Amino acid sequence: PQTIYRKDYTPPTYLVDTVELGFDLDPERTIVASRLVMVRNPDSVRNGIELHGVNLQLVALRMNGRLLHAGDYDISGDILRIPAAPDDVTLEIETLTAPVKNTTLNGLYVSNGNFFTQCEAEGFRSITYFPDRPDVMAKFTVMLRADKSKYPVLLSNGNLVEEGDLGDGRHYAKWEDPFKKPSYLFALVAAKLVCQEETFRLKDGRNALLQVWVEDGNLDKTDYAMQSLKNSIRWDEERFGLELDLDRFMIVAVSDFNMGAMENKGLNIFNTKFVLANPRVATDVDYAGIEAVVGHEYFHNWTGNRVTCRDWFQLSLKEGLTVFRDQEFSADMIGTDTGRAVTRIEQVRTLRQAQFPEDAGPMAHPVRPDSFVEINNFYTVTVYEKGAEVVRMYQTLLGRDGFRKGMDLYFERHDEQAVECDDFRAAMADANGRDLAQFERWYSQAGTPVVTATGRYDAAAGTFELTLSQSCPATPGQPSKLPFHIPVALGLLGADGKDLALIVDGANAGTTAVLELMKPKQTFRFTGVKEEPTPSILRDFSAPVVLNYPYTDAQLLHLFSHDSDPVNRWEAGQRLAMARLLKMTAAVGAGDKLALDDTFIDAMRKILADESLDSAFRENALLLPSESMVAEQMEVVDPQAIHLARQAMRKTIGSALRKDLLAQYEANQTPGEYSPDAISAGKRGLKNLALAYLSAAPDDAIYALAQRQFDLAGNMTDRVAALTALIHSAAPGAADALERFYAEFDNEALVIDKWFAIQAAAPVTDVAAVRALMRHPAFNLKNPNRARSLLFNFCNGNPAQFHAPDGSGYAFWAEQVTTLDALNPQVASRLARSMDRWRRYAPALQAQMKQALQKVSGSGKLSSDVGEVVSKALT
Ligand code: HT7
Ligand code: ZN
Repeated sequence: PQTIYRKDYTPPTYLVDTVELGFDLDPERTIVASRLVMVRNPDSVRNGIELHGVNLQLVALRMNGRLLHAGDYDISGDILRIPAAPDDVTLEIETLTAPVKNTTLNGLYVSNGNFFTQCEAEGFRSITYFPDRPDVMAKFTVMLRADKSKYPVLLSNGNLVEEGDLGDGRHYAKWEDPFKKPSYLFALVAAKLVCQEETFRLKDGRNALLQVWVEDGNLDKTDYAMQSLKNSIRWDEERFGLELDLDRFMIVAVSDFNMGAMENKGLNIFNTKFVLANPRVATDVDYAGIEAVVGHEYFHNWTGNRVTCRDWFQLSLKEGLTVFRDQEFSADMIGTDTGRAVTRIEQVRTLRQAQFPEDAGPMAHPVRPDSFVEINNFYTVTVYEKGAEVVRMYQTLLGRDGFRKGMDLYFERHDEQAVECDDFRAAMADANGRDLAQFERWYSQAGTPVVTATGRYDAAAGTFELTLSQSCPATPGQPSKLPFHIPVALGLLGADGKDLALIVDGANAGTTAVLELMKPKQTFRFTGVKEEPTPSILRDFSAPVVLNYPYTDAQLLHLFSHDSDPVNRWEAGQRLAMARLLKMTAAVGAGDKLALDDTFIDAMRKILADESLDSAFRENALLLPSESMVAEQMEVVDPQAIHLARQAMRKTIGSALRKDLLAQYEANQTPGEYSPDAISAGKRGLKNLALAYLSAAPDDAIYALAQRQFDLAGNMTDRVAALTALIHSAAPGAADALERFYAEFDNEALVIDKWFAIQAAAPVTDVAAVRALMRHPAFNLKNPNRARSLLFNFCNGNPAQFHAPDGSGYAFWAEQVTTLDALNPQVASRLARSMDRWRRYAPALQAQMKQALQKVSGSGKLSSDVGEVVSKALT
C-alpha cells in the first residue's frame, strides 16, 4: 500500500459545479446514474479529468453527450482518468453496485433491510465515480427511486423538492441541497422508519423542521435526542452567532455503524447508541453521550460543512474545533462551575487514558499528520481530542472574547471554502493582533510535551520564582522537537488554603495567571508573596502536557483539600493515588505486604463526606486512576501486578471507609422520576461508586445491598451499576442476575451490548469465557456495536486477562483481527490498535505479542487499514 504525503498536495484538475444523482435502489443491484457539470480548474498544475472509484461496475461513460470507449479513458487502481478533455465538460456516468454484499459499512450499504450511506472519508467513490476529495465542492440534486412498501422513507441532503409514485409499486423522492458540499457529506437513506418531528423557531424568525428517524418501536426513545438538537441549535446561535442554514434538519438512527455519527449536510446519520434513550434502557453516561454527539454533529454544520478541509491531513481543522465546541456545549448545559470542572476532568481522563499513550506509541502523529496509508486510521484521539485541546489553548491565550473574534473572522474569510489548519490559526492571530507563529508546532509536532517546574521562595524578598522548562520525546519520524507555545495557568495557595494575589511586574494579575512558556526554559517571578506558597500549576489543565513538579505529600494534601481550581484539586488526589498504586504494584511484584497509609484514607474520607462539594466532583475525586493509566507510568508493565494492587487498594478503601460509603450511598439516592440532569446523575455516580468500593470488600450485607439495588432499580444507571457490583464481587446472586437481565432486555440491542460489555471487562472473564460468549446466539461480529461490546472491552478493558501469561489473549486477538478484517477493515484496525504498546511489557509477554502481530501481518489478504497499524507496531 502507498503512503500519501501532505507535501504532495496538488489542486484538483477539474471542479464540479453541479451533480445530479439518480439511484434505482435494489439491495442486489443498485443503478447509480450521475451527471457532473465540470470546469477545468485554473489553479491546477496537471491535465485531464481524474475521478475516484472503488469496486464499481462501470456501465456507461459519456462526455458532452459522446459515449466514451476504452482508450478514451483508463482505469488504474482507484483512478479513472480521461486525459483529453475540454475546459467545460458534462460527464454522464452509470454504475452498478450491490449494497447488500457490502459488509464494510462504508459507501452504500444495507442494515436491517434498509439502505444507508457513510461517505466520510472516501466512501463516495464506492457509490459512483467522482473527484472524491474534500476540496471539490458541488451542488447536489438527488433522485431516489425504490420499492414503496419496503422503503417508504426516502431521504437525502437538503430540501425535499418533489415526491410521488412511479407505478409498479415503486416511488421516488427528489432532494436538492442549496449549499455546495464535498462528496463526503453526501447521504441517502431509503428505509422503513418512523419519526418524531417538531417545528423549531430559529433566532432570525425562520421555522425549521426537525426530525429524528428511528425504527418502528423506538419512538419512545427519541425525546432526549430531539431536546439535545434544539439545545444545540440555540447554543450555537447564542455562543457563536451561528444559525441553522436549512429549512429541515434530520437525524437518522442506524444500528450498524462504524463510528458514533456522521454530519452529512441536513441528514445526520447516527449510531443508535447516540440517539435512543429512555430511563429503562439508557444510563446517565448514555444520555451525556447523546447530548455531546448530537451537539457535535450539529456544530459540524458550520465547522466542517460550511467551512471544510482542503485535504484529509487537515482533518483536525473540523474535528478538533468541533470537539471543542461540543465540550463547551456540554459544560454550558450543566451551567455550574463545578459541573463545568467535572466535564473538564473527564476530558483530562480521556486524554491521559487514550491520547497520551497514542502520542507515545508507534501510531503517534501530529494533530495535522504529514502522511498516512489509510485515512480511516487517522480518526484518532490525537486528531479529535488533542485537536480540541489545541483549540482550547487559543481560548486560554486570547480569552473568550478574543476567541470569538477569531471565529468570526474565520467564517468571514472562509465561508463555503475548503481550507487548512493554518487558516484557522491565522484568523485567531489576525483577529487579535497576536503573533501565533510558534503555536503552529502544536499542529506539526507529535508527542506529549513534558513541562518540568521548580519553585523558589525567598522569604526576605517576598518573592516566588517558578522556573518552567519544556521538552518533548521523540516520535516516529520526529527525533527532535522545537519548543511549543504553552499556556500554563497558575495559582498560589497560602497556608490557609486561599489563593494569594498574584503580582507580576508590579501589576496585579488576579489569582490565576496564564504564563506563556515559549522557550526551552523560563522563569516567572511573583512579588509581594508574604508566605511560602503551594503552587497550583496548569489549572483547568491549560495545556495537554505532562507536568512534573516535586510536590510533597503534604503539598498535594493541601491542594486536594483547598485548591480553588477543581481540576487541580482533583489532580492532587490523582497524584496521591497514583504514587500509592505504583508503590503497591511494586510490592506485588516483590511479594511484599500491601499497605495503604491512613493519611491517604483520611483524605479520601474527608472528600467523600464533604457535602458542600457536588456529588459528581466527589465521585471523580475518589475514582482511582485506571489500570491502563498505571501501566503508562511503569517502565516495564506487569498487568497482573497492577490489577492485584488496584484491587487491594479498592478493597482497603471499601473496608476502611465502609461506614462513610454506606452513609453516602443513602444520602445520594435519587427517588422519584428519573432525570438525566447533572445533579441527579452526579448523585447516582457517587452512590454507585460507593457501591463499587463496598463490593470490593463484600460480606452478606453488601451482597444484599447490591442485590436489592438490582431488583428495585428504576433506571438503567442503577441497574448496570448493581449488576457490575454483583459480578465483580462474585456475589451469590451474580449468575442469576445476569440471566434475568438478559431475559428482560433481549429485545433491546443496546442493552444487550451492555450485557456483553459488563462480562467482557469482569476480572473473572478469561479468553475461554469470551469465546463462549461469542457462541451466544446474540453475538454478531458484523455488528460493530456488538463486536466492540465484547471484543474491544475484553482486549482494552480487561488487561489482567487479556495479558494472560500463556499468551491466549494475544492469540485470540490475532484471530479476531484477521476475521474482522475480511468483513469490516475499519473496525478491525481499531481492534488492531490494542497491541500498540507491546514493547513496554515484560520480555515474555513482549515475545508473544510480537508473534501475534507477525501472525496478523503475515496473513494473506490484509486491508490497508490493518496493514498500516500492524506494520507500524512492528517497525
Ligand atoms: N466526521 C465523522 C467521521 C465518521 C467516519 C470516519 C470514518 C469512517 C466512518 C465514519 N463515520 C463518521 C464523525 C464525526 O466526527 O462527527
Ligand atoms: Zn466530528
